[in-house]
Amino acid sequence: MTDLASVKTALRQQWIETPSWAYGNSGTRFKVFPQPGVARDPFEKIEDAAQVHKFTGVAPSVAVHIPWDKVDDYAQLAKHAVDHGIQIGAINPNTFQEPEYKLGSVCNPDPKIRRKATDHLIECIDVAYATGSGILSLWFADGTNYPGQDSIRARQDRLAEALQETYDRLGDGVKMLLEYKFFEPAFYTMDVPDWGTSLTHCLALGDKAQVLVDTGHHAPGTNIEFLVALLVRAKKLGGFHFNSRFYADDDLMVGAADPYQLFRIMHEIVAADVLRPDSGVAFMLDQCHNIEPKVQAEIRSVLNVQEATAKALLVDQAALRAAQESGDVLGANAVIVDAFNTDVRPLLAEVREDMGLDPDPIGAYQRSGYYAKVSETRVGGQAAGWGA
Ligand code: LRH
Ligand code: MN
Repeated sequence: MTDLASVKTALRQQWIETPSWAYGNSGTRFKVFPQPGVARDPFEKIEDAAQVHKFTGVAPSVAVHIPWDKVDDYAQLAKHAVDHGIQIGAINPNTFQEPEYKLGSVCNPDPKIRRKATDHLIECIDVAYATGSGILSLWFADGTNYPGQDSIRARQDRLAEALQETYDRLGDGVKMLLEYKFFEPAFYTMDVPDWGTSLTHCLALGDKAQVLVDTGHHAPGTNIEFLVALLVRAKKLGGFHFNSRFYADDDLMVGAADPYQLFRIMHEIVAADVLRPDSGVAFMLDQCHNIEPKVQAEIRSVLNVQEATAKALLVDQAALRAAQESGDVLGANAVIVDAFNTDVRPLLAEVREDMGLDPDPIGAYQRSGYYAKVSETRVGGQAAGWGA
């Protein structure tokens, strides 16, 4: 039987990082629908992220994206986060919005453009040190749209060269995560399309390079928990970008589309004992709230991860192993399904009370009047967004 005290301890210590860009306006190519009270600058995004931590107790850091969150004084930005009870998390360079990046950034045929992109990655290492962040989180939109457009091999050589130069500049305080995505914005090849490509580059670079798994970046039907188990075993799982999707990279609230998949992923994390914040796996959200209120949606998302985690922590590992080793297929599956079908909301309410929090974070947030307040006070200026 699972010991409830250690389950509660693990839940109290959970660390789920929210993304600054979730607090800005976002949408699709069809429309970006502005919302009232949206953050207008990185400081207001941090204040929104702090609300998520205030009511959940398990979201003590916010990832930033450069230049969306570019400021003159990054130490001041980091202090603003600390003053609001959180800290700056992963630093995400942006090599997909400059006009020069049409044919790619670090994989571009033009060495001048590759130079520009690599300089930006290195600039973001400085941002990491200036903000006390330990993670440089890389995603490249690089790819091609038509067979023959460019040499697949040559682009991999260019990518490896840029990653090596950046890796050599990391220093001891920062590690590199390499995110993959099987399509979009390129539609024939993406230069880092899957976990295998990311892993190949990370193995070539060294221990400070690990794979980032964005749950929206796989071909339909991909067994994500399998590759998670494999990457953890290889000590190459650096972290997650949690979200959910019904079709493509929909960036919907994690657990909204397929809570059983999220549970199966967290089961592999718990079984491998890498849930702890010091395990080296970064649990980050990467979502866009195109039509729903953003801060409340991030709170709901953190709760969804907490619920999947609590269910995974309640898996009777001893019973599961016994059934697995005795070939009891249905018995083993039942142990997993029983945990998934457990209503963990009362347990999480107790954990929140133990943490001195309201057992109902969403209700408490709504009663706080924060949304009404910022909808009133955040008038004028330009709401933040992707600026695409
Ligand atoms: C690409 C991605 C990547 C980001 C962006 C915000 O689809 O997942 O992580 O930089 O979204
Ligand atoms: Mn992502």
